[in-house]
Amino acid sequence: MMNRRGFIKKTVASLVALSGWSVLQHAALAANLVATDSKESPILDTLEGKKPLIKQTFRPPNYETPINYFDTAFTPTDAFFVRYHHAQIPEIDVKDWRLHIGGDALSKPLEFTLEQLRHEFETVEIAALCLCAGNRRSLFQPPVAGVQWGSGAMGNARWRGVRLRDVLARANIDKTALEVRFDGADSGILRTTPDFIKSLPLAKALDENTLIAFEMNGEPLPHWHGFPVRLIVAGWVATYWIKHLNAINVLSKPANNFWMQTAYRLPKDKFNAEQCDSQVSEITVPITDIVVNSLITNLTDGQLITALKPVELKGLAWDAGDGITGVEISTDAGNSWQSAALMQNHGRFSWRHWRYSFTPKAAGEYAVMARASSHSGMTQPLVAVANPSGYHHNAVQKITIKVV
Ligand SMILES: Nc1nc2c(c(=O)[nH]1)N[C@H]1C(S)=C(S)[C@@H](COP(=O)(O)O)O[C@H]1N2
Ligand SMILES: [Mo]
Repeated sequence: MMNRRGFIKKTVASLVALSGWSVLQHAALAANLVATDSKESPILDTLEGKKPLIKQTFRPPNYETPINYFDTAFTPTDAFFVRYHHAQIPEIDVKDWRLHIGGDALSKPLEFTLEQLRHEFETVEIAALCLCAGNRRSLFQPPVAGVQWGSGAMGNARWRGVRLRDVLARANIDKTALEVRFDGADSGILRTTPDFIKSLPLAKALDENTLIAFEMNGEPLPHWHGFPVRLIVAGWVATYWIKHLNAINVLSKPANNFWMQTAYRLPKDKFNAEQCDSQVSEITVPITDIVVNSLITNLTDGQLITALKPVELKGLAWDAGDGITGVEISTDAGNSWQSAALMQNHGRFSWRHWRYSFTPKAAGEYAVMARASSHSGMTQPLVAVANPSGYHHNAVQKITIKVV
């Protein structure tokens, strides 16, 4: 078997020779290098300080939340999913930690301690869904490479911190600024593993809902979620939500690294997404905002139900922050649809619970489906849009219940 280093070298070299779809497929394989353990059946395992979660890989730690934790508005921190690309994750001592702000498009490099961040800027809190781009990847047919997530690579939390734009305002950003690049303290075991670095277009970095967060659900950010601070990019997939953040660079040129230019990309024009103009290639674009989606949380495929008794369906719906307009339910395989009741709205970046009651009139199999729509005019498709890395799985879910 080829070792990882050999595989990386070969992958990068052969990228040059490839074109079109196959470049993306290759990128997906290469991205998967850092998490190659495959999963046969769910294994519950406990990371320090956590409830038992569904283990995908141990090194790096990739643990998914069992959906029975999705009943509450905010996902308990000790049951929140954990996702890392690198196995080297330092325990940060806040005395030694600094947030460095630099880059070629900034005239005043700065650094901050955690105390300074906490006290020198206005503090804000946002309820926001942290959603892995590869959530539900395991549902793609044909299968795609990458961590084989089920539906639990997401969680909703209250994030408290300071606005990135308030912090950057101290550093005199030049007119040439194009992107803002973020790096965290974790790294690969091998020096050849590309460091996990992401960048945002300047406008998104300066959005009032992009935060440097130091609290999650009212507590200091725990280790597994990025102590002492992480980026929150409300409405965008969590690949940009850099944990253990320690360096922010304002750049006049597009960030040129594996995690922006090779991994986390989608075929062009397949999704109606926010743009990241400085990172567009001929055939692909970086993934950006969350697509409209929903999940049934209290029934599973094959579940037995008693006839003539009301069944209450419960679930979640979410989108990039335009807001959910409605969730429709079908209990007859999509022939007819009825509206579910939307529960409390915790803010436009939060997920939203819904409920729907129905009484099966006769014994038999019922194909139950849920379909969310958002204020952007988007609705979940019946079939997920195929893409080589298996991102944005938002096909309408269909589960069969057996009424006896
Ligand atoms: N430093 C660092 N930050 C990171 C990552 C990482 O590998 N390293 N992974 C990103 C991805 S892809 C996801 S889905 C989220 C997961 O956040 P969580 O582990 O707090 O649930 O963290 C993001 N931030
Ligand atoms: Mo992710």
